Amino acid sequence: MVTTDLDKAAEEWRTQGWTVVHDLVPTAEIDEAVNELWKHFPTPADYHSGNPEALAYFENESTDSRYKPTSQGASHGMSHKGDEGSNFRLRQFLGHVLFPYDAHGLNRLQIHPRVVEFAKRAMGTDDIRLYQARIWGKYTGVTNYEQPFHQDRNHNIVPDRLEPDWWNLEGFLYLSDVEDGVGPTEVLSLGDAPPGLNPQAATGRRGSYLAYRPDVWHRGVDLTRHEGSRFLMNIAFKHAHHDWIGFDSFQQNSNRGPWSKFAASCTPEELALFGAPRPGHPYWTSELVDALEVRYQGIDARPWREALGK
Ligand SMILES: O=C(O)CCC(=O)C(=O)O
Repeated sequence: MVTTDLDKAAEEWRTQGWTVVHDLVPTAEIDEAVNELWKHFPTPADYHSGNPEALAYFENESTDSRYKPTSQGASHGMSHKGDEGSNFRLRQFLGHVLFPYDAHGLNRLQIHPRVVEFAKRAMGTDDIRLYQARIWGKYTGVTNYEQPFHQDRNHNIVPDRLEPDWWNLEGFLYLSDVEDGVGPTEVLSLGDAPPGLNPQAATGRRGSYLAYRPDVWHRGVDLTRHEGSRFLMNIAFKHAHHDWIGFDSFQQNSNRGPWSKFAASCTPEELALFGAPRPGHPYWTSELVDALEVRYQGIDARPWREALGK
């Protein structure tokens, strides 16, 4: 059952700086999409069996090339040695797979209507853009995942403006149950900053969404559970036209199969999340709507066509 009061959660995000929107996506829908995770990650059982193929699969399926391992330290369990304390380590960012995935159900989950609805309420506008879209898998033993408290400075090329109508919404949709022992993010409420700490662990069942403001101090913590794992989907939104905020770009993959199938399944409002001009926008001509139908076979282009010349 979906138990979340979206307005209450949105208010918490605005005033406390973060919230876990519990059960935002029904568990059954998460479980169905998670069946497709194993196209991109070894199952936890496979990873923890030490099977070299599963380990190599994990190391190499991280499609964000900035995080590819360079040399030694790649093997299972080795990397904890001499690895104490809160630090950013490159290996903490292994297991980032970029949208669109080779998995239609996961692609649809990236813009799940409940998550989008929550973001619109929290941000107080219907005109929002998805700007971060990736899945992230962690397994006990890959590295020490403990980070220092930080505010994310890598979503914005200028200082953050922190008022309604300006702020962006960062977040993680949990694809596995995120409990103590499997790395629930530690978060400080607004007004709390290191070193005066009162951190809370953002635990939540799969289907829950941790949303936080850019000015919230937070950090990753280590996975300590024997043969543990944690999977989540990064889903972050900004207001339309806020070009100074960004993270992932979608155009570079928009001529590939997964995107084409995904785009063909989208409504105009869903495509607008990626910046596509809505029906009625002066961009559209009759020829362009024809071309849209050719490019995305099966798309329902009627809204664009019906709005022509209005
Ligand atoms: O993985 C987490 O729990 C938090 C990660 C994080 O804050 C970061 O990498 O900037």
